[in-house]
Parts: sequence; structure tokens; C-alpha cells
Amino acid sequence: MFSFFKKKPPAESPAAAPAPVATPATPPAEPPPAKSVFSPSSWFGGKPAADEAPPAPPPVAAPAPLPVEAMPGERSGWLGKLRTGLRKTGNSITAAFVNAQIDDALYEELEAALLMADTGVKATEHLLEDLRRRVKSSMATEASQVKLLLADAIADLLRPLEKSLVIGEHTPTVIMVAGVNGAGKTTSIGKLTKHLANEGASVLLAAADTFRAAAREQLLVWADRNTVEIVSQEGGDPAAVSFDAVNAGKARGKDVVLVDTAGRLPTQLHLMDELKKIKRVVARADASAPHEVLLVIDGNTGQNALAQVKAFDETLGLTGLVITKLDGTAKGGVLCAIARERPVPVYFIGIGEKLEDLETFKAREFAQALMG
Ligand SMILES: Nc1nc2c(ncn2[C@@H]2O[C@H](COP(=O)(O)OP(=O)(O)OP(=O)(O)O)[C@@H](O)[C@H]2O)c(=O)[nH]1
Ligand SMILES: [Mg+2]
Repeated sequence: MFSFFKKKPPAESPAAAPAPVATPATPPAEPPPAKSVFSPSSWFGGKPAADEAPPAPPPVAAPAPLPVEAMPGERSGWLGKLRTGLRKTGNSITAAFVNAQIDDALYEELEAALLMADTGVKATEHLLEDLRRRVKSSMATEASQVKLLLADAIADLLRPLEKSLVIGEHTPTVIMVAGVNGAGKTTSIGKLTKHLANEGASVLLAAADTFRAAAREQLLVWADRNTVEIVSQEGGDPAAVSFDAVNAGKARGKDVVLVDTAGRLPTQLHLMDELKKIKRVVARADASAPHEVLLVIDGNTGQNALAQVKAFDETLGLTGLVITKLDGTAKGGVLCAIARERPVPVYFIGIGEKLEDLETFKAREFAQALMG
């Protein structure tokens, strides 16, 4: 079975818990003890936990929050798909090393190949400087050695983007998903729901893309397929739907609430304001929410992806990215540009339309796939 999760040890029974209080919007330096993702929660939303908790032994160290991780054994086939998807890019970078010597011509070819792969000027400059340093200090004499050093340089550049999505610190963990039209938001939510549900986490979907009936129906299909609940409202206000969903998630003790929003361009200022409103209103239902604000990016977008990250980050304060469609003609280098210029963590990458085509991002793997 495919999974993002590491199995979690059985939940410790909490000591007589204090009544729930609103968590401050800014997380404290020390994360609060995580609630188990899988522990049964109150079905009587408003009832204080202190009333329900049986006498319990003194508190013990709470289990760590759950990183949403991939299982190592299941990555290899998937890596092949990523390689195939990025082959175009990889081939042009790899081609620079064929029958090459370590000279200026090689660096020029690499510069052109990296720029062609959407790496952008700043990240390309950085990588080439870093590569020259590595070549010098390793006293490499063969182009094949330089190739390995470039893969190291790319992996090191991408490493700050490697981060696991953690759920369980809040119940529910509220995840808001945004992006331009057609980026793959709803599909990614569907895939993520499946994997969360597979592992026993209860998920509630919020159809905050209220503009098109088709959008609600699309999410409804995913909800049915995954047998999870959905909060949806014909022609409703996206912020109101999100507010209702977070309240329902709290009342029903859901582990995760996933909020699907309508696609929009950063230049559509009124629609960007609407996203801000959704975020604000969600915080009225739970002061600590949303706990994650994800931007979904179509991997084929090229350098424009960086502009999207900057614009949505400025509007919403992004906590993570999902890069989709890396199976098509995507070149992948834009992740280097993001790492260099706006390093928002990449939680997942999408490599197709099927359920299993969503994986956690690993810098080293991605660097290798990029190199062909
Ligand atoms: N090849 C491929 N197609 C994908 C991937 N992710 C999504 N898609 C396809 O991209 C198209 C748009 O996906 P949606 O999930 O509807 O995108 P969206 O961002 O929700 O779109 P709007 O709500 O209209 O803004 C669909 O045809 C998906 O099947 C992926 O990783 N690879
Ligand atoms: Mg959608």
C-alpha cells in the first residue's frame, strides 16, 4: 500500500485536559504537545474536554506530531516516473558533459542548459559558482566527476525546500489550498485525502470553490471516492463555507480539514482579497487556523511559477507548495529558482492524475532526476 505516513505509536492517554482554549495565531517557540491524529475526539463539539476526561495518570511526554512521509520501499518506481517526466531537461544538462573537458565551454553549455530548464538567472549563477568551487576543491579532472558535483550542488540548493507536512499538532489541522486556474488543486486534494484516509486520519473537505457547480461536483466525486464528508453550498460565499467547514471539523473531531479554493491569477486583486478573507474568517472559527496554506503550482508554468510563489506568499503567507504535472513537459529547474529566491517548502510533487501519483519531495532524488 502506498502511504505518506509513518505509523504512529498508540496515543498516550491525556491527563485531565484543560478546557480547550484558542491557540494564539503565532505559534509558540516550543510547539504545543500534539494531539493524536487518530485518537477519538469528542462528537459533542462544544463540550469542554475537562468534563469528559476520566481521571488519568500524570502527563507523559506527548507523542511527536505526525510527519506526512513516504515509505522508502515504494519510492523507486515512482522515481522512474519522475525521471521520465524530467528527461527532456536532464538530457540537455547531461548532453553538456558528453565528450567534454573541464573548460569554459563546459560551463557555458551548462549555463545554457540550466537556463533552458527554467532555473532562472540567479539560481543558475549560484549553481555555476558553487560548481566551480567544488571542482577546484575536489581537484576533479574528468567531466563525469563534474556531473556528480553538479548533482550535489543542485541537491544542496534544493535541500531547504525539503520538509514534511505534519498533522496532529491541531485537531483539526486546517489546510487551505490555493493556486491559479487548473494548477491541480482539486486533484491534489483528492490524492492527499486518499492517503490521509488510508492511514486512519479523518478528513473533511470544504468546497470553497463556489463559483462553478462543476468545481463542487468535482470535489464531491473525490469525497465519495474517499468516503469522507464534505461541506458544500450552492453559490455560497467561499469564506462562509470555509468557516462552516472548520466549525464542523471541530465539532466532529476531524483530524484534517482541507479547503479547496477557486483558481485565480495573482493579478486579479479582488480574487486575491477574497483569499485573504477566507483565511481571516477561518481564523475566526479557530484562532490558530489555517495551520497550513499551500500553493499548488503546475510544473509546466516555467519561470512564472516563481512569480506565483512570490505573489501568493505576499497575500497569504504560504507554508508550503505542491508542484504538479512533473510528468509532462515540465522542466523542473524552477524549483532551483524557488529555492534561491523564495524558499517555501515543497511538501509534495505530483507526477500524474492517478491516486498514487503524489509523493513527498526529496532534494537528492529530484536533483538526480533533473540530471537525467
Ligand atoms: N498529468 C498530470 N495531470 C494532472 C496532475 N494534477 C492534476 N492534473 C490534471 O490537471 C487538470 C486540472 O486539475 P484540477 O485539479 O481540476 O485543477 P484545479 O487547480 O483544481 O483547477 P481549478 O479549480 O479550475 O482552478 C485535470 O485534468 C487534472 O487531472 C498531475 O500531477 N499530472
Ligand atoms: Mg479545482
